[in-house]
Amino acid sequence: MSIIEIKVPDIGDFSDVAVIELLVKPGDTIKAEQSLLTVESDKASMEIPSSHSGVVKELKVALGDKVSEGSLVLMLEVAGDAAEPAAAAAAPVADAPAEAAPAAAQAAPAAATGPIEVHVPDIGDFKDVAVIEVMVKVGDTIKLEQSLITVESDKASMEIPSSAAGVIKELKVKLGDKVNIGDLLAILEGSVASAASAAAPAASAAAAPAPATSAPAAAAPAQAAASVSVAAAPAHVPTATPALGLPHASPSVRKFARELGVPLSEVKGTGLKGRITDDDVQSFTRSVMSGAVQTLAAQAQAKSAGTGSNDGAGLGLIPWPKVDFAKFGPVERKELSRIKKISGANLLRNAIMIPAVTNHDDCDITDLEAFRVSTNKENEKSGVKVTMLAFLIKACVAALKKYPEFNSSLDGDALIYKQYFHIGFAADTPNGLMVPVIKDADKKGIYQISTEMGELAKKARDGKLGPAEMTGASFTISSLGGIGGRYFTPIINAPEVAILGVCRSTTEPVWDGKAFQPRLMLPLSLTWDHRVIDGAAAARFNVYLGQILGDFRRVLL
Ligand code: CAO
Repeated sequence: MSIIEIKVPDIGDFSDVAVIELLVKPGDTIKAEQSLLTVESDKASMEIPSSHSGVVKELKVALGDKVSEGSLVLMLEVAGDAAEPAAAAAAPVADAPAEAAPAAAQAAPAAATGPIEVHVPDIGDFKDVAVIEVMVKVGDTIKLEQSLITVESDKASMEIPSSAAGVIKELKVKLGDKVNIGDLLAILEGSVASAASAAAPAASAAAAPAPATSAPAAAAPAQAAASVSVAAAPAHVPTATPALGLPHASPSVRKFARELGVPLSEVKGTGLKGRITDDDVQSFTRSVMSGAVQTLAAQAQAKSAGTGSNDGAGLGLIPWPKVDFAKFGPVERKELSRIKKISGANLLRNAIMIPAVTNHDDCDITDLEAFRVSTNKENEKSGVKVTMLAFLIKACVAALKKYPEFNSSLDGDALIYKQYFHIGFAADTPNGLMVPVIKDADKKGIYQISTEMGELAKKARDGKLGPAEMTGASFTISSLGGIGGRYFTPIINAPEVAILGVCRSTTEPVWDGKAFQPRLMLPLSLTWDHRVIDGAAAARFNVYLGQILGDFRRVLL
């Protein structure tokens, strides 16, 4: 073991830039290339990666510090003999721009008449980067250096400024496009003497990046404006007003928010200068799930679809009956919980949009239940209680492996086959139905799944599930086995394509060819999306699932 210094590597013309986020702390085990901190100039933010793997011993920077190439970031304990710390400082920054903020043309502007083409300036090592925000629209009058778009690699985001002033006649990029140096961004009608070289080098602009001073850039991103405009009366005050709206967040936070479907423009940033952090995204999601907050999109959706106020007109149906129930007897009106409102809108969409069919079947779990009961007896002292649902999860994983279309999602005319097995399970909570997810169930044993399920179900009931614990399922099981019932028709949790419903097992007489035998039979209800799966495949899935639950040794065949 030895301790080495990790320094800021070559970050192009970024110098004296403010540390706006610390992504590691003493005691953390980090990998080479893992991001350590985020720095920000007035036009771009960038994550600084580590050049080595090891354990963080001491942080040498704090929030708000200014750093440049060579600044000491932290002391790292690494395995083996001391790697050359000097080399660490020179480690190249993966995906970070060798040049910093894009050009703000310094050249003396030349008088411009007629259309002016604005191209992507030299943005260093940024190549094929995605446009994640378009901050202007046709008809806007823009100033020299006003930001037009934001691009993002997996490590940094950057605003691209205009090399000229004028009125935007045509926009040549849209959200999601990939851009490179020299690509045409917009055509301006030059009203101001301003045209500068589109290829103005980044260096000139970046020579003195102002520390991350101001509020977010002034132009409202198209996305934020759109999401703000959908709802007339927000249930909470979105952080970003349409006029000021660029949410400030690092690329990794943006990525995290995108994965969860969190509208960043509605998240309140608690980081330095109002920056949105991972924690902010998480607590926003928690508030939505607990019902304390409703996203603007959900409000709009609930308004038009989810809460009984829907009159069906949008679907061409006859209006929802409006009845004064008080005419028939005493009544009490109670608002639906927020979770019910949100899940109601989702359930309605899934019920209407998915051509769903349910296959019912029974399977013999006599031996499995006997094994479960005896295992639990043996483990009485250790306290780990093995549940039938844990066996069902494992059996479903085996069936999903054999019939992979059940572990897929529709994407237009294509199917996305997932090579992971994250199984959601419906949990009944005082606030409504929640679906925690057992990640990588294929890699976990029955004990681990049972334990995790118990913990997740408890968190769900206590309203403490984190967003990461409720997302990413590739298949869902809804078990009413602890309650009762025979069969039901669960609604698919889109964008998944199937869901297994399970009811209470009962001992029944089963004919073995010679006599009726008392067998413990488990009722299964598999709902599937007929666009992806057909009836024969569904029947085979259920039969195979039944065979495994009947004898788990089949998993080995
Ligand atoms: N047949 C017979 N008994 C069963 C059974 C089955 N299929 N499944 C569970 N049981 C038994 C358990 O063994 C347990 O009995 P013991 O205490 O004697 O061991 C008892 O029923 C209670 O089980 P449980 O429901 O607490 O635990 P679980 O692991 O089966 O389920 C959870 C956990 C979180 C899925 C469940 O508590 C729950 O919330 N279920 C409701 C899901 C739901 O609402 N689905 C509908 C969605 S559509 O609106």
